Amino acid sequence: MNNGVRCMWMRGGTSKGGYFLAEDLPEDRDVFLLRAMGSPDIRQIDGMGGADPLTSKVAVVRKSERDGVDVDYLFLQVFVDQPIVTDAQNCGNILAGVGPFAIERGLVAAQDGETPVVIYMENTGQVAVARVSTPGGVVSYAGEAKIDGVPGGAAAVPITFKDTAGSSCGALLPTGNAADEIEGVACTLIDNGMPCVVMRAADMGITGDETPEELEGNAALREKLEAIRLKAGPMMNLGDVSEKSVPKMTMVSAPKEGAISTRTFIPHRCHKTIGVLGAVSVATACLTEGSPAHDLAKRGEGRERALSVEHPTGEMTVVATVEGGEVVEAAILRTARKLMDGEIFG
Ligand code: NQM
Repeated sequence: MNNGVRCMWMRGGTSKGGYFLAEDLPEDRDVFLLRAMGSPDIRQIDGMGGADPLTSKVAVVRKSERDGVDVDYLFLQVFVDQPIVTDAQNCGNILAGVGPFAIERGLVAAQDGETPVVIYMENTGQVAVARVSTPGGVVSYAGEAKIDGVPGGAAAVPITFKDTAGSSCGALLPTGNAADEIEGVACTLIDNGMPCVVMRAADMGITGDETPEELEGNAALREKLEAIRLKAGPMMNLGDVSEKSVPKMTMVSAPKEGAISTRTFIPHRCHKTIGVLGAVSVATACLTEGSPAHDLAKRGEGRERALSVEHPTGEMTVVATVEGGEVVEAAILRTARKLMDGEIFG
């Protein structure tokens, strides 16, 4: 394709990708996005992708026609090594850039100070509210907020999620059980915004302290994780997941200082941190009696619980509002940064 397509490249949380207005994308969207990212190719040498699923992501944003909603956001995962563009998952990290992008593109009028942006997440049909720093009515990316996995500080983008239970699977616990045994391993099949399989690290033959590189180098572990995942998919109402990026596979162990320690495959590469909605789902598993995560976790007390989900490069705190034993709202802190605004060629 010879014509450039308007695009902003942004870091959203601990991920990175292209942000497009829906109206700017060509009709052969997926062909264009594969070309733009340089997929399929493990190095993505002929495109903008960063040779990692976390940097091969796309946000498609449009002004919303829904009551009380500012913008609709569709997340697309562009596979690195296969010619696949999928909307079968959401992404809470890329979500962090959607509010600033929507304001910059004029879809939402900025207020002086902070601008709340109500975002409908098309992948799962749920709503999130992101608060964007807008001193003087202009988006500001500069600030002191720090998130693990990103060097330095940036403006805080606090995000609140409501009613995320069963986002893709139809129910928080799609099998109706807090734990199911798959391939001899106790698993919680859970979806509080992201379909996840939660297992004890010890049951998978690891300590849970390994680096992502060590875990990716463990062929037997990867084989076992994939065998469990392919069986878990249909049990979670996700159908055949052989070409899907869900469910995510999280192995948990006792925390060092926080609420739980995690190592997550997304699903074939090991995450350097953990996904946002993945962390919300894992935190919810910690609060679910009968889950392999429950007894390992420091679960806190009261209606509002700050659950620090430890991951390979730090932690992500999920503030969960618990009512009648259920997580009814979750909040997390993210940051975002505009990296490039221009045209991209597919
Ligand atoms: O779970 C990676 C990420 C994600 C997804 C993945 C995410 C989420 O870190 O909400 O943010 O699990 O594929 O961007």
